[in-house]
Amino acid sequence: MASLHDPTGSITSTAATFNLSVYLRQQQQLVEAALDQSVTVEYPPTIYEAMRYSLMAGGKRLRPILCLATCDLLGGTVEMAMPTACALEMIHTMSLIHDDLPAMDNDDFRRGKPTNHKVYGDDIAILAGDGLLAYAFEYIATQTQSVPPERVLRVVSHVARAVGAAGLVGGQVVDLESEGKTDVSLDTLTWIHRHKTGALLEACVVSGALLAGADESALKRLSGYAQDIGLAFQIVDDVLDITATPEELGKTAGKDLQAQKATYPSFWGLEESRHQANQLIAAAKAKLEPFGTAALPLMAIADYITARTH
Ligand code: GRG
Repeated sequence: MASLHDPTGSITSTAATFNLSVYLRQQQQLVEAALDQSVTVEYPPTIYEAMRYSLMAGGKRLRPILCLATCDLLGGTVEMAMPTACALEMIHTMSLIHDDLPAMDNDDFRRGKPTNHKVYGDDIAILAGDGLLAYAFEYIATQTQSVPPERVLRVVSHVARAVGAAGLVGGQVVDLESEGKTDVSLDTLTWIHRHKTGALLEACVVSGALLAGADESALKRLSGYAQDIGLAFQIVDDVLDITATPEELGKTAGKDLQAQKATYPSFWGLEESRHQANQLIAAAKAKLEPFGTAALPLMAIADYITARTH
């Protein structure tokens, strides 16, 4: 496989000519092909089909792209990062499957399709999530090539921490406990999103950096970038829940308002929420300055987070 700098598209070294939509399309295609090969249907077919149903249902593939882009920034290759990139998308997908269950958010649509439990039933949907989670770690451990094992071990530890009670799971618990409460503070809301959404986005960037052999100072800087874009991502998600159509979102819109959930717009209103997201994106991009033009993809991805419509 090629390095991110030499596919035929227009990945160039100046901000004026860097074409984000071409870049994202190329990266999405690489990721789609790798994901398609990562989970194949074996016995018992039901579970593999359920895992593939949600994994191959589309989505922006932002998490694997962040992992690939960060590895590339530091001189790593697609081969080094792709198994981890796929594993991160498997973990993200399993979190969506579980989040959509009747016991959690109870959603009927995701990525423009009926949710996993609507097609396969709650029991198989829970197991499809479990299967994807376990396989993600197996996939990193068995498929990563040309990377020293100590780096792979650090990736596994970092991703596991981001996913468990110290990360996504913890964020989801506080989110569930906050439901129906009218006194959720801005600090609690931010804590929820830094864990529920931010931790995995941070792990995508940091794992790409770890695979490429980043030093501690680069890791710290990149982790800060990821935390800023993670929070901005969630602020934009809250805004889109109000402003976007169900077709744009690929899922039910207006759910937060309906559930009277604390959201950034409920604290700040729409305009100030957009402003805060833009501030975070500016802070994230400032952290990339020492990397020069090599960081153009990560800079453009940061801009995309506030510009996106779904
Ligand atoms: C992780 C072990 C484990 C269990 C799951 C359910 C749960 C615990 C956590 C919820 C995590 C969650 C669903 C967070 C929301 C993240 C988010 C903003 C999702 C939308 O991401 P996009 O817009 O979606 O990138 P696409 O479909 O484009 O990939």
